[in-house]
Amino acid sequence: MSLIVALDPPESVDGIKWCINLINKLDGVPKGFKVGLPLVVKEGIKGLKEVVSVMNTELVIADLKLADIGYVMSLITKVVADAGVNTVIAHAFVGTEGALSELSRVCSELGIKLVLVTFMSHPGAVRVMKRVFSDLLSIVKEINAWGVVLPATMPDVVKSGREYLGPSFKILAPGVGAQGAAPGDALCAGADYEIVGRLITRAENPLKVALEVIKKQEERVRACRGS
Ligand code: BMP
Repeated sequence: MSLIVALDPPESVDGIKWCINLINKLDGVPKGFKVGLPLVVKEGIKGLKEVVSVMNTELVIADLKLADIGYVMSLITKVVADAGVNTVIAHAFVGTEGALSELSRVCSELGIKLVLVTFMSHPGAVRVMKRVFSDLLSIVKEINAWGVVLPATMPDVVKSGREYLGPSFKILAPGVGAQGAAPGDALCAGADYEIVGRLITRAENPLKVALEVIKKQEERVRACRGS
């Protein structure tokens, strides 16, 4: 199972009800759910806690894309850990000393998986991230993060990330569906999970679409791995 569903409530809805409704509809299907600022800004940490409390997936991800000094990132991580999250996402570009080294230590103490953004899925990411990509990957190795975010929209980037990192880091790839990547392409390039938001959450029948995505992932992986 390689599907993570991104729950980003639209501005016009009750974010808590919207998320819980989707979680219930998708019960048992995805490997994880990812929530972030669209929910927290709207509904606060209590809202996050309420939403997280109904998730029974292996991965419960807070995507706040932390990018600050270690002290502040750690404060925020303690709050979301207390709300029931088991994985947090931070930006790799903030570096190690005084930032990710401290966050990594706090995550270990709390039993939280740390995922670092090393390349993003939108076209404009190329301008800066391409130049610093290998530096960012070296930071991932240095602090021994649990995983990285790499773009499903750029399978070549996923492939070179996998080649650099080797098999022991998880690769989470957003950009499937609404941003144009096809289900399974990032998995074939070396990702462990594909993150899918609007394609599923805005569908009339989210469960049906989620099952179709998983079927397409499996078909694509069978074709590319020849098994
Ligand atoms: P969607 O499938 O609706 O495009 O959603 C993608 C999700 O993945 C969003 O929650 C977004 O914040 C996240 N994401 C992304 O799209 N690109 C990145 O490079 C990193 C992300 O976390």
